Amino acid sequence: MELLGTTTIFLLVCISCLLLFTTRRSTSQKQKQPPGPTTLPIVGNIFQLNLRNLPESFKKLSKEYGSVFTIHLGPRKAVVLYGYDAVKEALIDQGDDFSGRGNLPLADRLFQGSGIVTSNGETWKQLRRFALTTLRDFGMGKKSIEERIQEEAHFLVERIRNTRAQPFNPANFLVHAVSNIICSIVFGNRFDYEDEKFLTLIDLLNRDDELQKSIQIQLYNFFPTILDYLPGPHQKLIQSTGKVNEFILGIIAEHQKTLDPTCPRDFIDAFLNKMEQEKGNDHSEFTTETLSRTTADLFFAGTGTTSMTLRYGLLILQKYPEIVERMQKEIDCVIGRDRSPCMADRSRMPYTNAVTHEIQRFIDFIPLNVPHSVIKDTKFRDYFIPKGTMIFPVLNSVLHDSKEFPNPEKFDPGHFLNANGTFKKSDYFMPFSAGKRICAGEGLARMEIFIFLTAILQNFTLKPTVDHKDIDISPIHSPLANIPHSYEVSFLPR
Ligand code: HEM
Ligand SMILES: *[C@@H]1O[C@H](CO)[C@@H](O)[C@H](O)[C@H]1NC(C)=O
Ligand SMILES: CC(=O)N[C@H]1CO[C@H](CO)[C@@H](O)[C@@H]1O
Repeated sequence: MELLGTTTIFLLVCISCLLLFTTRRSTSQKQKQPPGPTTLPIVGNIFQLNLRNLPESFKKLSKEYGSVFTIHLGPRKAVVLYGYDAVKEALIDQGDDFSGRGNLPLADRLFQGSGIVTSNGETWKQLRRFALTTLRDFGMGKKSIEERIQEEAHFLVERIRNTRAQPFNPANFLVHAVSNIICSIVFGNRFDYEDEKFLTLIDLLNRDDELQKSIQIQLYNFFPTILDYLPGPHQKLIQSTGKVNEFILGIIAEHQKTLDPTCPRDFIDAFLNKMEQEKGNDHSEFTTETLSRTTADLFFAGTGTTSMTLRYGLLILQKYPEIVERMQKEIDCVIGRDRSPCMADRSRMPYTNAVTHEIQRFIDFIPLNVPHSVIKDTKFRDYFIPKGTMIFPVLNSVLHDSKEFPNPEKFDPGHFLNANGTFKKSDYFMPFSAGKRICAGEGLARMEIFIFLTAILQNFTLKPTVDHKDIDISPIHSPLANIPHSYEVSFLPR
């Protein structure tokens, strides 16, 4: 304990020296940087920010400092972009400048080596391009991604049917279904819901999910060096992420043994083929290490996000039985009861389409976005932003804009409907962010949300365990995400 105290003090001194050095340097540059609240040494603006609800703090600061402002998270400087115009100008009009990933110490610590989410430069470009093409179904097995989702929807519906209208918490069912889609794409097959190997993997992913809620993890991103020496949930997170990696390496090894280059079965095979093609290239970005990292990225980025959106969506729908009724009418009319929903149905289902958009808009799952950085010294509006500065393009400020979406805090599918009942597109629909870093799984996630929700409502009506008027659909704020209150629900067969 004594040792720990000394180390901490030593580190604090180092950090404050670093801070003095950086502030001196930036004032000497005489270029106008975005305004912001006054900053304390070491802790930055931490006392002006509500760590449990950063979006709310950013909203207040934007009222005072405008749509581009500077904050200090501990010793690190970040620029916040608040509102549609600022976010769009940065991520789209100046997309290249803002395409860097802000470096998050926790992520660096967890994911040593690079996948897509945390990498930059050539590694990021190549891995991202490869993942996007492969996820678009080129060169990956006989089954389309849509068919994989339909198949899984079928298993999910059957599993729900087996609950025989008893109330239960659907969280695990949704996590299993959603991670099975990634399994199917990456590993070539889905797993039985009882499969032990599968449940171990899910358990590891789930544990991370819980831990990410912890405030300590948020702190880790501000004060990594100090927390490295402290015990706590972030240490467990580091351990279980290591186990996920081992799991994936095992599956890669199996694939290498059974690979038929002429007939890639899945994402891993496609990647192994790419490695073979680039064999002569010493600088190739395609290695076993980047393969395992990229695979892990798809799990971490794709499972919690999509399953939580579905879980939250099913809670919201319980509160509005009249919305469910209207969706079911549309489902019966366009799809009927005799076949599974498919993506081609969506264009003929404006109401259901509007509801799925409104679910994503309303819950605003990743309110602050995943932090970006500028990849070079950048002029933005009248400001100068030095290379490497962390950037928060705040999605919450776009998704809850009150001009584009009147009453943004109210759940209202009308936000995405024209007066004549047709679907109304909005440029403000940015739950996946925008520009060069836009979510690489957007297409996949939207297919899953549409097909899973319609398949469920095609077959069941939701029966809440409390009066629907009493259902609380407000989010529990966590540092990274807006999470629904936990609930039980019965699925009554129709
Ligand atoms: C409802 C579900 C989802 C939401 C709300 C969501 C949201 C996001 C957001 C906000 C980002 C950060 C974008 C940025 O930096 O500007 C992101 C990045 C990413 N997402 Fe998703 N996502 C979802 C599902 C998925 C799925 C299913 C996959 C997997 C296939 C996935 C893979 C990724 C990857 C690989 C990145 C990193 C992209 C990059 O850095 O270039 N996401 N996502
Ligand atoms: C419905 O209204 C929108 C805009 O209000 C318009 O663009 C669209 O053409 C209309 N569609 C039909 C079928 O009337
Ligand atoms: C996804 C799924 O299993 N949907 C089923 C819902 O029920 C109808 C029959 O009522 C089936 O045809 C669908 O396949």
